[in-house]
Amino acid sequence: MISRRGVLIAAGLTVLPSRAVAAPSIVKPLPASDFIVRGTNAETRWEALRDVGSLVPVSKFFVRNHTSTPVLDATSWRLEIFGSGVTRPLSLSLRDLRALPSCSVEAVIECAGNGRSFFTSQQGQNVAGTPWTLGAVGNARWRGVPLGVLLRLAGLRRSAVDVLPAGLDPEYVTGGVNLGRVRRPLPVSKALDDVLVAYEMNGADLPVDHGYPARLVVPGWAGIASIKWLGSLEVSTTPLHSPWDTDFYRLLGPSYPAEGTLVTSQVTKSAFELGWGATLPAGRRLLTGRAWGPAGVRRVSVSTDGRTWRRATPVSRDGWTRWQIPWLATPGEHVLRVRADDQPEVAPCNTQGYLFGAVVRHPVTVV
Ligand SMILES: Nc1nc2c(c(=O)[nH]1)N[C@H]1C(S)=C(S)[C@@H](COP(=O)(O)O)O[C@H]1N2
Ligand SMILES: [Mo]
Repeated sequence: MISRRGVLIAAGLTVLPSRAVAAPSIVKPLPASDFIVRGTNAETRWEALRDVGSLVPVSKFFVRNHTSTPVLDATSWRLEIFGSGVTRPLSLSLRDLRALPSCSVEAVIECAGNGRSFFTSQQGQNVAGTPWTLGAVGNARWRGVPLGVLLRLAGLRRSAVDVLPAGLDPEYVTGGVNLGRVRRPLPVSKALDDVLVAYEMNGADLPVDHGYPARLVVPGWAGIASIKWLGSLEVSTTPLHSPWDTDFYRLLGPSYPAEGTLVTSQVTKSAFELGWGATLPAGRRLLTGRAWGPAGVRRVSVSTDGRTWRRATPVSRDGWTRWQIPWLATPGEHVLRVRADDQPEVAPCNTQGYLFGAVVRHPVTVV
C-alpha cells in the first residue's frame, strides 16, 4: 500500500506538515516554537532568534500576506515595465532578469505595523490592524538587479516621477470592496537609490512565501514597499496612487494633518531575544537582542532595574545590530527595557497603529 502522501511525493508534489493548516495562506511550515500566526500572517518569536546569526533563516522569517501566497510558474513568469515614464517598455523573463548585472545586500524588511499591539498595552490607545508584538521584522541577504538598472534599460525619462510595482497574488478584498492587486507607488528618487528586484534570499531562490520568483527590496522603508511576486512596474511622469498610499500606510489621527502623513521610512526599534513573560533562572546571564533603524543604529542601552541604563556591547553590525549585556538576575518579577539611539518612551499615536518606535517594557520572571 502506498499512502496518499507517498503518491503525492511520487508525483513530485510537496506535502505540507499538518501544522501549516493554521495559516492556509502561507505555504511554509509555521511551527509554534518559531511563529505566532495572526490571520493570514505569521510573526517570528524573538526567543527563536536567540542562537541565530545576523541572517534570519527562511524557516523563521515572518510573513505578511494580504491574501495568500501564490505559487507561480517561473517559466511563464514575466516582469512588465511600461508607462509614460519609459521610452522602451520591457517584458523580462526570469532568465532575462538573472542575466543582468546583480548585487547583493543585507537588509531588514519590517512591517510598518510591527509593535502595533504596544499602542494598546503600553499606551492604552485603540488602533486598527494586526496586533503584532515585535516579530514582524527580519533581516536577510538579498540578491537581485538594481531597480535603476532596469529602469534605465527601459529608457527612463527624466520627467518620470513614480514607479508602481504590483504583485501577482490574489486581488485584495476588504469590507466588501475589491482593491485590486497589492501595489504601492515608489518615488523614482528612491527607486534609483538602493532598491533591488530580488530573486535570491540568503543565497537560494526566493521562497514562495517571500515573493518567488522576484520581489522588490526597499531598504529602510516600510515592508509594504517591498512588493512580493512582482508582475509589473508602471513608470509614470505624473504621480501614481493606490489604496496602499492613499488609505493604508498613512499616519492619521488628531496630531496629523487631515489627509494624514505618508509612511515611507521605518523608525528605530530594538528587542530582546526572549519570550514575552519568559521565565529565567537566577544568576549571571547574558541578555542578547537586536536593534535596527532605517539608517542603522549607533548606541544600544539596556535597563534591568526600571531606573538606570547601561550601554550594551554590539556583537555584529550588518542589516541590523546584534548586541549583548551581562545581567545578574535575582529572583522575582522584572521589567527589561532596551533603547536604540533616541527611541522615545511614548510613540505618537495614529489610528492604524503604524511606526511604534517607543521603548518596549518586556516582562520576565526570574526563579
Ligand atoms: N504582493 C504583495 N507584496 C507584499 C505584501 C502582500 O501582501 N502582497 N505584503 C507587504 C507587506 S505589508 C510586508 S510587511 C512585506 C512582508 O514581507 P515578507 O512576507 O517577505 O516578510 O511584504 C510586502 N509585500
Ligand atoms: Mo507590512
